[in-house]
Amino acid sequence: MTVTEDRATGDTEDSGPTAEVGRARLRKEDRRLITGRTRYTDSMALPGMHHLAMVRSPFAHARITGLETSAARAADGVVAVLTGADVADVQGSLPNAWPIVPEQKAPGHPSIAIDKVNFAGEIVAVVIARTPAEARDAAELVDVDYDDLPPVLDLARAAADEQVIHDDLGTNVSAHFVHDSAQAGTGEDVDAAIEAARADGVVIERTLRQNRLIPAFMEPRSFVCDPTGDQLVLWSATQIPHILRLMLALTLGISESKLRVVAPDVGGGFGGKLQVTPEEVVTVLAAQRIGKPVKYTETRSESMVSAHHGRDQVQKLTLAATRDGRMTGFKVELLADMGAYLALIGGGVPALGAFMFNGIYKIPAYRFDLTTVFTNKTWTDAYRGAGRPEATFAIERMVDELAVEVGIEPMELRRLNWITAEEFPFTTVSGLEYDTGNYEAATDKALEMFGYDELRAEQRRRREAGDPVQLGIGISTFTEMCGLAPSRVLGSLAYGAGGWENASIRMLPTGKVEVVTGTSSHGQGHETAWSQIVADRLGIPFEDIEVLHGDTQVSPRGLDTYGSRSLVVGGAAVLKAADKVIEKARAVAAHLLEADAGDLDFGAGRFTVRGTDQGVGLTDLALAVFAAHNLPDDFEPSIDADATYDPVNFSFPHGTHLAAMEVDTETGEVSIRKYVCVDDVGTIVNPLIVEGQVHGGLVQGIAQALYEDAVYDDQGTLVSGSFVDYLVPSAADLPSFDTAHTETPSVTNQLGAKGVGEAGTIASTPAIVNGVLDAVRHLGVRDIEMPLSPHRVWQALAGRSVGEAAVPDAIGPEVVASDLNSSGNPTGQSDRSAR
Ligand code: MCN
Repeated sequence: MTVTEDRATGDTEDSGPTAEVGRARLRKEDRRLITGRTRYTDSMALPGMHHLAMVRSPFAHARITGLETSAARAADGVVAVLTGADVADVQGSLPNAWPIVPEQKAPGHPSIAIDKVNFAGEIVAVVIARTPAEARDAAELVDVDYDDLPPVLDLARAAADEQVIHDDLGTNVSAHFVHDSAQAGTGEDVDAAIEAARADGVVIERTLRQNRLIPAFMEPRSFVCDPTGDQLVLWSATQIPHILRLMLALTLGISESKLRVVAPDVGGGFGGKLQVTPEEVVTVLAAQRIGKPVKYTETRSESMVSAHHGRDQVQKLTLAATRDGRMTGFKVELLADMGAYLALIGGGVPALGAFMFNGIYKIPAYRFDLTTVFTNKTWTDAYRGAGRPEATFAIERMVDELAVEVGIEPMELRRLNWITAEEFPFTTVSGLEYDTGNYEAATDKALEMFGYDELRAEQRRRREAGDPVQLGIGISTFTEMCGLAPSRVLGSLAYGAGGWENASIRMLPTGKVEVVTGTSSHGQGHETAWSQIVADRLGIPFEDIEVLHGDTQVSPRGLDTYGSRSLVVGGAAVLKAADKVIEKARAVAAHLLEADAGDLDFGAGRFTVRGTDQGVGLTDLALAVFAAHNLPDDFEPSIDADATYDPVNFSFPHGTHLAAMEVDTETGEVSIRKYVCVDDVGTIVNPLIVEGQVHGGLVQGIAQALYEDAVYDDQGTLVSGSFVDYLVPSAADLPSFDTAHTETPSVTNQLGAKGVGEAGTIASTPAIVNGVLDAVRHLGVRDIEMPLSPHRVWQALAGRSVGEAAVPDAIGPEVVASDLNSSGNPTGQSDRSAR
């Protein structure tokens, strides 16, 4: 791959129309974003627009016994106050689109609570006023009486149904989902494998915790609804305008054709804006109620408690192996916290892990057993990686534990067990077919860049010398399934939609091109990447291509952006539409050149009659078709094409991440000395975008390992509900990353590409934790619960029981009340240390 970009200007050495794919183009969208010349939802101002303020419950679990709104209604500027009772007949129930098992339980979820609240932050009333300040002031005047109930916070206790949150469900367990390789016919019996290993092999058992994370996107959620036209228009800082329109139509009983959803530029989402939120419903209801446009923009504090959270699992893991280190079985038992309600794809997120816990390894027997549970906390749903980081963390941690147990160097142990390059395509024990991969190549490159042997030698020296700052090397060799997804597979998993994507391309009379995509970029640079794909295929200059998206009026068909699907599904649809454009134009070219269409070659934007120098360019054809003076009979005068692409398989990026971690054994402070990653995302469309995606992804994965944790007190109040307590790392906390790529093209899409949007997040968390443990394991530390704050590391080193050892058996019917505190941490461990 050659990067020919002048990074300062975005100009390229060769402005010819070819070889755009692979070029490190600066992003088209950046100029307007960086110079502030864009419109985010909160910048919208419509005539007569009113503003909303939410009254939210301070209690995690309480009955509403009184709600007095008269003072608020009488306040300056207030035009209405809505309570749950006021909208009970119209607000419907927020949707869950993924029943992972037919008997999955989902409680009714009113956008405005009616008689009971189930998490701190739930909306109990909404004030509509002329200005945001008047709305906020009046919200203070709403008087709510609560009869508080004991909050259900501990996952194990919740699963044991000691106290049930939703009376109508009769249990806190939402679903029990099992994926067993023996039953599925993709592997052997896992219990037999474990039994055999107990008799003559090794069995590693661990209980690990996935900390609860808050997506913390830069732009808070914001919504504007205009009910004054023929259509109801909702501007939303969402990553799913199409899904949102469908779901709102279903929830509120509005015809889709009467509802337009616009996602203007959106400042990040990370899965956190893959939701149909109470705030969106409330904004629509408020606008309809007063017949005027209304706006709601959340504060950061509101965002932290009410936008969905991610992760939050207890993982009970049993890995069986032979004494010489070959894995023979892996049993995964999960408790996953859904929070108070079932979010849009809440149950499906941990279930996605079912296919990924086996990682890159050939494991003959496997069982995945998931229990999803309600607690009185903020609901959980997709957060960057969604199900795959949890799985990757588990398997990569366990592989390291196995390496210690059998005394094999951890990278060697991986080589012993992974799928080799010759073995692709490979059907895994969980039933996926990995199309292509080359773990050896990525690993060899990473080891060399890292200076693995030298660092191991240094580690030995420092260990022998008793250096107070110990060095550890963390490895994560990962793959993931992204590019969601083949519609048939989604159907078999009972997901509520397909996985196709739509694109259309219009040749304009001047030879410029409009590309309409159903993906909804919110930081990923689709306008640039899609332009590169079309420029290459059609031979039209990059600058002459305009990409339109994020408005259901402009782009009526689409399934939006999540699951690192946009390039491999949406980009593939763009490519398909471009090919249709070429075929349509070919008929006109043949007519004008008086040649047989089969005798025309197309390249660099031009049709030529094979064996001659006669030809015509696509740009000239566009004008000729517009003029329509001389077209083939029955030719409709346009060179437009619409294409829908449904992938035939997921996409399986992979890579090797290596972290050199330094741990101060006196203070518990951890620092990353070096981070090397070699990712294989197949063909790369834009190396600069990919670099940015890897960097951003790494930061979020490292943040889970070292910094971020949504901590609740024993009353169910989120105590890390601001950026003072919820430690989103800054650039100063992180080293420079050494990144590189191998390119093993996917064979399941024409681009040869694999997704990259989540790869860094998925891979980096276990690399960091493995590195820290590698530094201190010889001092007697078996595990440290994430995030690895200096306090926790110091406690582990001081011999105080932390992490795995302190987590009781929290899985299965024999669930017992535990000594975990309300945040799911071992008692006394919930306090956070400063960085
Ligand atoms: N790309 C490429 N070559 C490849 C793979 C990808 O050039 N082989 C480019 C694509 O053209 C696209 C970008 O990389 O411009 C990301 O592509 P893809 O992997 O298809 O991911 P999506 O565009 O579908 O983005 C979703 C993904 C997810 S799931 C989360 S979460 C996430 C992420 O992207 N959230 C983000 N990256 C984010 N980046 C920003 N700035 N903000 C977020 O909220």
